[in-house]
Amino acid sequence: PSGQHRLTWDRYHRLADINSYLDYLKEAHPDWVQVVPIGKSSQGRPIHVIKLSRSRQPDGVEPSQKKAILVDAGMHANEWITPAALTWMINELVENADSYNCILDRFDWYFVPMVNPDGYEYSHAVDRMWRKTRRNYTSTLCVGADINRNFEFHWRKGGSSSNVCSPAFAGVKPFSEPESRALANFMLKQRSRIAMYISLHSYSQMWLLPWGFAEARPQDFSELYSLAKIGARALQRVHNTSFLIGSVPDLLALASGTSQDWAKGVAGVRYSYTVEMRDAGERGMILPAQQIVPTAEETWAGIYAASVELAHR
Ligand code: ING
Ligand code: ZN
Repeated sequence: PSGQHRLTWDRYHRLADINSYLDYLKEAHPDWVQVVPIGKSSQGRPIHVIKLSRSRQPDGVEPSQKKAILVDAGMHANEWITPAALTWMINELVENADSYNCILDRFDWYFVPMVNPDGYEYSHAVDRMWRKTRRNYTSTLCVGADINRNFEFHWRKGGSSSNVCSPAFAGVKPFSEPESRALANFMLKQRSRIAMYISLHSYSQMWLLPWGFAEARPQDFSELYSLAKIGARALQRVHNTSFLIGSVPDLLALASGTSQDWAKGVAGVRYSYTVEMRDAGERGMILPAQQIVPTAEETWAGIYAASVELAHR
């Protein structure tokens, strides 16, 4: 029904409830919230971006010149906390917009709360630990590729697999998966307007920096690091959650073909991060639903602090 939705943040919901929230959003705030399809999954489910673009301009920033911030979630099907927490953050920002004038005047905000809808539904219906897409390959019984190994930047260089049956399968070629292609096409359309990109994953409690494909660091690593530190410190303060900051190989292991590397290396996004949300391994992927709200609160505090700092850089 119009003006209603079925999403709550006290349990993990199926895709239909998340989509009912997107419908509610555009109906409740037609003047400044848009929900736009950016592509379709291999099983034909739409992938949506929520665009928040507010044109009030007290300090004279022309809407057309506004920089943008992009946050995505649900790239890996089994990381249920990420879409749950991101929809909470969208709700926080939209329903309390008056408290966020600073970051709404300076930036357009783009959110993709479910990059991998096929995998997400499969993880609910069949296999809780499913990670990849659900694309079929004729040559094998194994299904799907890891979207975060499928981007066309140092593709399959290290920390990714050419074995279709592996959970880190990089795909048959770069952008073989419609999900990674949809996200990439959307970023390219913004023509370097995206100042910060944050890809939400779980778990490990880490604020991760490029590169993932090699030990080498981008030449502006110290700027990326100082912004990450502001974000991670603000995050830690909310519920006293410990967080590590560092490059992907420093804290985890090499990984190539990731969205974070592609955003920085190809799409012109300067501040490109992956945030690994709760927990540190106690429950891992099976994070109790009572932790959705605190996880969302702290992550939002981190993203908010980083965006405020970015507004002044
Ligand atoms: N972790 C990430 C993964 O894709 C990562 C780690 C992040 C690697 C960014 C490279 C770049 O494997 C999870 N939890 O998915
Ligand atoms: Zn992940």
